[in-house]
Amino acid sequence: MYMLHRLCGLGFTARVYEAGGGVGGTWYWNRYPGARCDVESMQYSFSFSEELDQEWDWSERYATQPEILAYANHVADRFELRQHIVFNRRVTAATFDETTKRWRIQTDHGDRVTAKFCVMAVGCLSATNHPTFKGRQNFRGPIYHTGEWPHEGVDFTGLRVGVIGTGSSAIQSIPIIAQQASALTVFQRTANYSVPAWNEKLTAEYRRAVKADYHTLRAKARARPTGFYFLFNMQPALEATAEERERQYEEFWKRGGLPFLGAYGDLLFDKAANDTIADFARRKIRSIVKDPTTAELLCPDNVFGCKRLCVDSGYFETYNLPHVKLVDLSKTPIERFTAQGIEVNGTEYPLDAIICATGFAAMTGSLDRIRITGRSGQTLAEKWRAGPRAYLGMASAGFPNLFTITGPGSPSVLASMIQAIEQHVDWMVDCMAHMRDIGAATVEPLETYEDEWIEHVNDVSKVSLRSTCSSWYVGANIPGRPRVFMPYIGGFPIYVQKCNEVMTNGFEGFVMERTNAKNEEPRVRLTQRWRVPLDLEVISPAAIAAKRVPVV
Ligand code: N01
Repeated sequence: MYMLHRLCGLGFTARVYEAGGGVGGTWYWNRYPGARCDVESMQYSFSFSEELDQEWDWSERYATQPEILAYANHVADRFELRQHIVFNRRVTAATFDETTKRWRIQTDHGDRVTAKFCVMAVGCLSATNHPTFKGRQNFRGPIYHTGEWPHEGVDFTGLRVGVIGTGSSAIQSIPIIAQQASALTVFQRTANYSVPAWNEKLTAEYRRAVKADYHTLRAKARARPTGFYFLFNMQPALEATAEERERQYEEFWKRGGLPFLGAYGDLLFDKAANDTIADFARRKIRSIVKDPTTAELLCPDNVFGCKRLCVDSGYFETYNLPHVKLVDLSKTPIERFTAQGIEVNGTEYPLDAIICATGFAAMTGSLDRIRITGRSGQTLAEKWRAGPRAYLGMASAGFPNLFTITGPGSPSVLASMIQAIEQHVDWMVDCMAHMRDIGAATVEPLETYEDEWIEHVNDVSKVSLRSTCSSWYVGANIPGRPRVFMPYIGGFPIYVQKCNEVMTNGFEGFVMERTNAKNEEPRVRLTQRWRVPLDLEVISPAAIAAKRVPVV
């Protein structure tokens, strides 16, 4: 929507094809009970319009899915975007025509259009993962996926419900489903860490105070590696005594949510430091869950925060309810779905409904669903077979005039998504406007620059403990996918700085094919607002590594 807004503002003709029946993307599809954002609402919103910031009132610290969807609809109406969006159309193919230098785009409804630029705004966590469970078709009841939830909602009252998975979606929905179901069985393959959200209603005074100086909050957020602002302590965990650490973790636990990771500066970089927070989190689980066997099964043994940290409201407490049961799949996977339920290790668990909270083919899954063909008939899927290859995560050599918003190799899912989206859009639109200024037909990264960027993304990822476990960040949740750390972990400000430099150095690393020989200096239009210094008080080892490891 932001891309559309900017393109229209600069006089481009643009059309959006949208698979959903309305705007909102993630927030259109993920309507499962309990779905809400885990970045604070006052920051998880567009920052491009001061008026929008001022006129919208978030009601809770962490907004619910319906509220975020209402916001998305408000943005679509306020900026008159709907007239340019064709809903209920899934793009099936995009082919670069080397003669006309235009993209030919097809949809599942037979639309055929051509465009100079093709922007993939398909989302990082949108292609749902449906594992192939034996006997799936035999199950007599309904099977849902959290990422494709029925719009009319589902009433589980009096039903025996099974939930497969214990990632963020499951952890948010389980406490709510447990309130309705007569019996709830959770099938867990890997235990996950989760921190309480301590969600609350926002008061009018709080909103007023933030709005009075929204600009400063936005600027502070942009200077952070995560692209959102929270209190962060840079001290290394092991420099504190055990008692100090305990006090610190207690205090950050009380703040709740993702900022819990801000208790010390080295938690994601030093295994011994990480062990201290992991131990604290496991003790919390044991203190909440009354049955010791269940508590032990719920205690993760991997690096804290290695998989995406979950944020919950009463998740672990739910296992104290007499009708909630946990089934361990870590040694014995789901054998099959039967007509009546799910069978594990010779035991059949009777169910009326099954919920697959089994996640997504992250980062590249949505691109894989479209046949994208670049120069010489090469498809993007072929080029990316051994792992995604894109310069700055925005464009890939051999695919001229194709942009990927929050593509692999950019901060994307490691930053606040809306900030990451806005920064990409501003850069891409500046690039397109520059091409119009100089009469360029195509823009495309040079392979050498792309290769060096990928190497840099890989090198920096090794600094972080996040690259060490089997998460969707590395594609490990989908059988057969190459294991590559996909998002850029050097931090949002370092990345922004790099994008800005590339632009001011005349789109360094890109080739522009032009009819007009004049090499005018790029006019920085929208990207201007991203010129923010790195917050030196919270510079992370990954950011230091990103500065040290030569970038291109
Ligand atoms: O998906 P996930 P998600 N048999 O991939 C299990 C964002 N998000 O939808 O860990 C049995 O995290 C799998 O097990 P394992 C957020 O970034 C944000 O929950 O692979 N189990 C895992 O437990 C999040 O990280 C919010 O061993 C199987 C689960 O399914 C991302 O979206 C809310 C299985 C999948 O967990 C994805 O979250 C929700 C199998 N064959 C989501 N296959 C916010 O709050 C998979 N699993 C903003």
